[in-house]
Amino acid sequence: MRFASHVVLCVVASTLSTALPAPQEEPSPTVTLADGATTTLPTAASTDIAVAIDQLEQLANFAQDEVNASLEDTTTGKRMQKRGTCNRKTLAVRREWGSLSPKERKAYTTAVLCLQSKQAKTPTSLVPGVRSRFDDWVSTHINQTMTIHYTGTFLAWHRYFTWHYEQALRNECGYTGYQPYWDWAKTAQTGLEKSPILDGSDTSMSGNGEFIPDAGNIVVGGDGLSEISFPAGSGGGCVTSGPFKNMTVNLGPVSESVPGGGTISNGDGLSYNPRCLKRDLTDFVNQRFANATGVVDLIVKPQDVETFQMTMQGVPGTGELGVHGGGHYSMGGDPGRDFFVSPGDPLFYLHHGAIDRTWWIWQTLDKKTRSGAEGISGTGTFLNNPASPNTTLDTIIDLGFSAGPAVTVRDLMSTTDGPLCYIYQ
Ligand SMILES: [Cu+2]
Repeated sequence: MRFASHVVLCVVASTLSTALPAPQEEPSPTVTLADGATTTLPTAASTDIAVAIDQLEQLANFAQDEVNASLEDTTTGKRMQKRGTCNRKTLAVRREWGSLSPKERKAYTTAVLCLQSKQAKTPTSLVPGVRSRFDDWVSTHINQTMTIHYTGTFLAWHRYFTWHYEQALRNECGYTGYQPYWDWAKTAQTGLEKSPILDGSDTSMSGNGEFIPDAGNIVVGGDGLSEISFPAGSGGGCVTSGPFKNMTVNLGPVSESVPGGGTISNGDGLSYNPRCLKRDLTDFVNQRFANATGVVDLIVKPQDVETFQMTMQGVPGTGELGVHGGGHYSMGGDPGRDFFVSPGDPLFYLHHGAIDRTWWIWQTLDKKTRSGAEGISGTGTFLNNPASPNTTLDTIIDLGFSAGPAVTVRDLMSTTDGPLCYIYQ
């Protein structure tokens, strides 16, 4: 495990470049929508953040229209290739946190606290540190970290992981809404602590950790690879307000990046290690790696899934964390800065809602290609080390004790054409 965490850290290592490359403004192509109307979509992100936010909304609207039209009705014969039973009546709509009413936000965090109060399904003989149903997800992620990041399964695995978490909130804790997501582009503009997600109010996901002054830089990488170094955030200590102020993190750390450089671990992270939830909100990372321009570029530039998923996770050696690392490191803290244990911060699921939404929009731009076999690239091991077979539509995704049943990647390539049935607003 020590070796494994070392590999994880090396991969995101490289030099921090100071500016985004200036994208060229290209003429927008005209796209025919499923209902026959036409629209023009951006082909490159604007460096003007306000314009890029509009572009992102335009792309999301396009995806919504496309999926809605494909679910319209069966009488036209337009959707004969559809596999699942998802229809407009059963369709769930996942929304951005800030668009939920205060009551809806509270219902979500209450359900998360409920999950944290329920008994774990994972036997303590296998994972001694699990103390709650919430921990089932954390331990599954710790156990599978090296086979679900920089692999062919990354996107599909996290889609299923987040979906089952949402299902558990609904089916085991009486939540009637759907999984909300974190719009990184919005918080990059407002600042994390001013956003409704992280303002520390009763209707937030709790806020920052207590401020720890003079914390050194966070350094990701090293050991022969160039490093990404960025300043610690505006917190660092225990979360002091909001719904999760009394929350206990039970598992980990495995590979937690700490101020001043380096990482700390508690062995394999599976033993019982109760401690407070820490956050270190870092606007710099949010603004540098997950602003609107970056998100739009991620959606419109990559033409194949290999480029898309590598850009999203940060191509090793380029100095980029991608929006995936950007979200994780902008929440910071413990377990936020730990690749293995990160689902131990409830904010993880809003972040991965956003990851999944980005994939969903990208897939919808060329649905046929990007939801089939051509929409998969990679193997079952971290950067194919050690070498393993290619991920295919038949590859099994198994979430262990979190939730069953095991499914194939085929079932997860669409959020509406298989067993899943949701879109994003
Ligand atoms: Cu993960």
